Amino acid sequence: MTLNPYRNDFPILSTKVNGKDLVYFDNAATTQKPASVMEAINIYYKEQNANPYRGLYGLSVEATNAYEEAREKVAAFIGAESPKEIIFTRNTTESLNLIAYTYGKMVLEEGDKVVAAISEHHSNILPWQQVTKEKGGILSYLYLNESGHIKEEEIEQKITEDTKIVAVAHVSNVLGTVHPVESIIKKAHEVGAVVVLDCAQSVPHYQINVKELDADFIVFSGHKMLGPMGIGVLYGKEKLLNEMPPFLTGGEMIEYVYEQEATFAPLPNKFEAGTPNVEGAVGLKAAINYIQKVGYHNITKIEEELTEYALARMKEIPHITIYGETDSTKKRCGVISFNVDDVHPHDTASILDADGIAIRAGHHCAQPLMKYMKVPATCRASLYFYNTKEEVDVFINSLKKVRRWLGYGD
Ligand code: C6P
Repeated sequence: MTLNPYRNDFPILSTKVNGKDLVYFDNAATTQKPASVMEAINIYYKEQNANPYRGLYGLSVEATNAYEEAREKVAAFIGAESPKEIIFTRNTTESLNLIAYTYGKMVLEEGDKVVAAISEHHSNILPWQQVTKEKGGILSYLYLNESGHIKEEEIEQKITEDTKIVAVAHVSNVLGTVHPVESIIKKAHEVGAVVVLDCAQSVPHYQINVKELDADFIVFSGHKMLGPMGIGVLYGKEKLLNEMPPFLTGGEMIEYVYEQEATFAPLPNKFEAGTPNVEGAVGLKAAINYIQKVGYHNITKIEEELTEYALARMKEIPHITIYGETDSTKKRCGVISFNVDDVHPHDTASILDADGIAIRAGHHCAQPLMKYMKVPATCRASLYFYNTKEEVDVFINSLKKVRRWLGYGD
């Protein structure tokens, strides 16, 4: 077996599924959690739990501190100017809705353009559909070339003077393509547009620095980066967040409430109505600590080797179509979409499941991309640094069986 020093930190990786060792290749959907994240949540509930901000007693102050320390951790992790620029949400989806329904509604006027990529996750399409419809705006798309990349010409042609918002994913959840966000942000800023960067699939793999990228908003989910479900991040430049109206209203996001009016709390509380997810924030902080302990250089190195190996071995099998970039060295990560010829992706996923292998099959919440690629659905194997080449071998051996199981001679 390859010596992977991280596997033992993830208790679930040693469980069995259908009598077989679990091979977890659905990391783009959610990652597994290291014991340290579970332990941090456990300690929070054992020693610090109370409703933060509201109580004047010691325990409530401890809960507030735990929550705010997590915010400081996230701010430092992505290089934000101040913790005030970090809003905790439930997930990437809520962060994107928040931006669309506050900033989007505030700035969009009739005829204004929002530009997204055709490969966006539905969470980065539907809020913009809703808001552009309401405001008479236009939702326009950057299309990908054959190998899943957005070319410079496309950026030049689509991001034009009438563009007010550019909302793109850093990494595609279907093809694993790393999009040229530096060029997209540069062009967007040249025409005076604001950039919303969906980093749900990039933060788990790459160090993100908001100052270097200069994106105006950045969003991601805790659960895709070793943290718990139910906690998400919205980073926004302080000036923009200050200009935006609140999204949800209610407890703790106010300054003063009158019978018919209210004034709102300063950042970040203005955007965090109701009792917050302290457990989630504490878990996210522990997840960041873990990622930092491993180091992005190690994460990337392992993933690059695994992706190269998986792609090479998949290419050896006849009757497999890999979508998007098939050269592991070219701006892609270890999210691999594929189909076995003549086999429905759900059948492939079920056959693999019998061997203990978890992959995703379907449209991956990216139906416009499926339509653009002219496929109803794909299988998707998504790798993370705790996976091994031996697991890739198990996956390949199972894939080789798929057509035979379904009665094909080869
Ligand atoms: N993609 C996948 O299997 P939430 O569900 O809010 O945490 O994340 C939404 C989301 C937004 N953008 C991108 C690029 C994503 O990949 C996702 C989630 C998962 O591909 C679940 S559908």
